[in-house]
Amino acid sequence: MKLGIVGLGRSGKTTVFNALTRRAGETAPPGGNVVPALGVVPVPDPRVEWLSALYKPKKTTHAQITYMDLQGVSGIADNKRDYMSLLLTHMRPMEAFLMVVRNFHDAVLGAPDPVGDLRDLEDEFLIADLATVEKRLEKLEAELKRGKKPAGAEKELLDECLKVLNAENQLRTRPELAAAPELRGYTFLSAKPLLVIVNNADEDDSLPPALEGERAIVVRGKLEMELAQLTEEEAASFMQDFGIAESALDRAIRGSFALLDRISFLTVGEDEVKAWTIPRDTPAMEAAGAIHSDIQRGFIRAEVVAFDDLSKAGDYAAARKLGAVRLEGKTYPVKDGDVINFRFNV
Ligand SMILES: Nc1nc2c(ncn2[C@@H]2O[C@H](COP(=O)(O)OP(=O)(O)O)[C@@H](O)[C@H]2O)c(=O)[nH]1
Ligand SMILES: [Mg+2]
Repeated sequence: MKLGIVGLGRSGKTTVFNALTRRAGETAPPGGNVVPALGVVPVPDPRVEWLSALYKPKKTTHAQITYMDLQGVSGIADNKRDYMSLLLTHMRPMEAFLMVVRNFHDAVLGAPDPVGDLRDLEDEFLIADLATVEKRLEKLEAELKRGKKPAGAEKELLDECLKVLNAENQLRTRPELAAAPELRGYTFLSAKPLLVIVNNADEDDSLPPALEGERAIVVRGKLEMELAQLTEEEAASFMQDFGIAESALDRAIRGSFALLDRISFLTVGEDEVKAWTIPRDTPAMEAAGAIHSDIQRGFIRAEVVAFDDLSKAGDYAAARKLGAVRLEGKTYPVKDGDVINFRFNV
């Protein structure tokens, strides 16, 4: 799962990236080489911790998210359009976006305007997508004139996209359109799932009222980055001093995970307890393929127990006695939190 961190210059993208990836962070100097920095982050999951305490495996593996931050580029360069187009070009292959908006006073840029910045960024998405749609439509229309038969519904779908974009709506507001197979190749920016990260000043942890109803999370980026660099004991007293109950980053990470409608199933054993990431409603046989193609090919049955049933029972044997362990076939849609033991034969 790859998420790109987007936002205007000096909104705190690199700060948030550093906090997420727990890097001790000097932000890259402006004007240097443009480098896409990647950071792999484990998704906090109390179920994994619980299973790990039960099985005491050699290895414990959480689900993971890869974040990308474009570094070494100054967002307050003279030409904002160039900056945005460079940023978005690098971000195009990402599956979803975290959009950082500044909600703290900046020495250079002055007072924050998180809502204005969010709308600005959405406009950039619209403009980029409009350009893509118009270019493709021109080409299709030229082909039509030359007598080429239209292939499938692509043109109608693009016309529909044009309408949505011209009405200043993001394509993600029309999920069925954004997901049409004929449009898959276009990687529309405004179609990607988006989580807004409102980057607040240290002393403020409230969401601006105008952003209520958006898919948004408040993070105090600078504070969180400092927190991420401390030892566990230091962090605990720091959190107490600032009245932080839970790291906002954990919420941001879980929010990123939820954004893509993925779920986790779990495998357990003495060697490893592991959370696997799959799309919601994946059939058991395909889920097996996430582990190994042999397990998918030789699939016999999935032995499944819901994590909640297992944790209530106390351990696997007890869950079995209570009849909570089920045998499921190839087409069983795997649920979030299923603990699965695949039976297979190769
Ligand atoms: N007060 C405050 N300053 C921040 C916060 N987040 C970032 N900054 C500062 O804002 C400046 C720009 O941050 P940076 O992460 O480099 O922004 P980017 O251009 O979006 O990557 C730096 O000087 C940061 O220390 C925050 O939450 N609070
Ligand atoms: Mg940066």
